Amino acid sequence: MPPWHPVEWKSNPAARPYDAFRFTFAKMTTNASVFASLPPDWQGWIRENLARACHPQDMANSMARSGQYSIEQARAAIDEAIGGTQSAFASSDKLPTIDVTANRLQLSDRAVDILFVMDRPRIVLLGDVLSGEECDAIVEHCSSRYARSTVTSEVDGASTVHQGRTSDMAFIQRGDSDIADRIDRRLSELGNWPLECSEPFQLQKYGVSHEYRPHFDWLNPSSTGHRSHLERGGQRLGTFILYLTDVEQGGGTAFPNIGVEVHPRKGNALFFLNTDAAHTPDQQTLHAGSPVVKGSKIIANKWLRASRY
Ligand SMILES: O=C(O)CCC(=O)C(=O)O
Repeated sequence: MPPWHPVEWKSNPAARPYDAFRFTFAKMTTNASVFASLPPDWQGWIRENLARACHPQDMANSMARSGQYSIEQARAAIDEAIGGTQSAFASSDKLPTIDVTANRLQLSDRAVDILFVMDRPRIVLLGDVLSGEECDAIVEHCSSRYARSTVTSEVDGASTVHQGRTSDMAFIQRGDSDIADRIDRRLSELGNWPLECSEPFQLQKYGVSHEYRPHFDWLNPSSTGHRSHLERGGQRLGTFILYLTDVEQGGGTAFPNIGVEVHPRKGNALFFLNTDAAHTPDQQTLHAGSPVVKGSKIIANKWLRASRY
């Protein structure tokens, strides 16, 4: 029996959230109909949940979790039920990737060092991604733009001041700064991810005792507040954290579930994936900005989205 109404749904079916996944890949075609081979209750389940504008990936995950179908069978059946020429799962196997085969990676305008690599979750620490001058220029560009940091409310999606994030923040929009645009292109090449599928740089400035307590970067498809943010650009698949200053003591980026902490070093960058290949949020990516003990810390976040942002 199918799990009736197991997945989140949108009150506005016209929004068709799965359009975000209609990227550039052609739909795979097979001769045999997977959908027609399903028992009537599963066929009804797919039809009804599509009519309620459920996210196809959530539906496929539910079908696979039932143990009766593989994820590939589930996707094929859902695609057939949707019809058309493109797969609803078109980009869902594609993730940002960094080539870690060499210890130093030559990009168009700079060579960066691969300092640390972890497979699951995928974490890569990169050295010398920005020059000292580039870090200083970005910091200077934002020096008078900071406001108290906020988080995105899971209740209503609003930007909300939260006691778990005590830093200040500033943004650099694309086109605002030649240097930031150059770094944007560099990160796009580094992460093998289209520039337009990423959020603007978000700077975070921490003084002594400031921190960002453990949190996830992925948007929660089950929360009302995050759903509206998912509509623009889809999931946050990957994160780059650029360390723009050295910090005398504290201020590491810690992953409490896996016992890893990265210490800030000016010019270095931390990359991690927030989801698996099916774009399902990864609980192991829980991370925090540890309190700064001595000195101050400035970072720039760059979030890579599933589709155009
Ligand atoms: O400050 C850090 O090292 C982590 C910051 C972070 O996770 C965030 O701003 O989302």
